[in-house]
Amino acid sequence: MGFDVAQGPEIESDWFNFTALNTPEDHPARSMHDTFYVEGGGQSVNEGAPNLLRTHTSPVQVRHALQHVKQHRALIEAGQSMPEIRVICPGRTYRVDSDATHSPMFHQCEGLWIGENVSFKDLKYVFTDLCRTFFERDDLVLRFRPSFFPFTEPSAEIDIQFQSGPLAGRWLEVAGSGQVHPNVVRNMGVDPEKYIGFAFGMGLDRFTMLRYSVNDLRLFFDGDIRFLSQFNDENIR
Ligand code: 2NL
Repeated sequence: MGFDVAQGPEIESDWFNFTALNTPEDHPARSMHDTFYVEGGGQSVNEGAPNLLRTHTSPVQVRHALQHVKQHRALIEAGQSMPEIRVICPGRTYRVDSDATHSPMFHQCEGLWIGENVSFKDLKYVFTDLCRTFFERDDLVLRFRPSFFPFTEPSAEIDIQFQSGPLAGRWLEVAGSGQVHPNVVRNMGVDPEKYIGFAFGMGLDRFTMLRYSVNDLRLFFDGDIRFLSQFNDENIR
């Protein structure tokens, strides 16, 4: 589908992780109960805020978008169209949370597509195709349910419906998504009056648990070779 794959730092500044994503100063995600703060940062460029372990891979998309705009500055300044931003950002993320279904380190994959005429139907097509490919099922049914995130407006949570087994018919939430908020588009150095698009974020560990019927998230991180070797290429159906 023409997406670049981008990586970025796991230690982030407050601006890239929160402010650029339209997160209010008093948002609970910024609290020390939810975010790991580390030494460093706190300089004037960071408005005095300490560095942190990124809580999502969205800052990688912001960095990628800013690079993209820089790369195409001549075109943009000449009043011509900027090539579309299409990027996928997988990687480690961190939140203060630990039990059978939450690990303080987990993996996320976010996607971003910005252009002159990118709409919710493109989001629905891209995400549905991604899920049908990943789960190898053409009959997979998705539901986009209205929700709220500070970085998107409107926003939707994405549920998958089990087609068979004991949970048949039940819905499971697998991702968040929405049309990128104009403030976030502006923070990427892009004119929100001219460009529009969508983003989504999914928990890779949860997706993998579903795909391979793994019932405890912690198995991925325990390092037990008997568990891990099942995922060698030749052992995967
Ligand atoms: C969730 C929520 C979401 C995004 C992630 C995003 C990224 C940029 C701009 C705007 Cl750079 N949005 N990402 C958008 C909506 C939801 O994830 O619950 N993830 C597991």
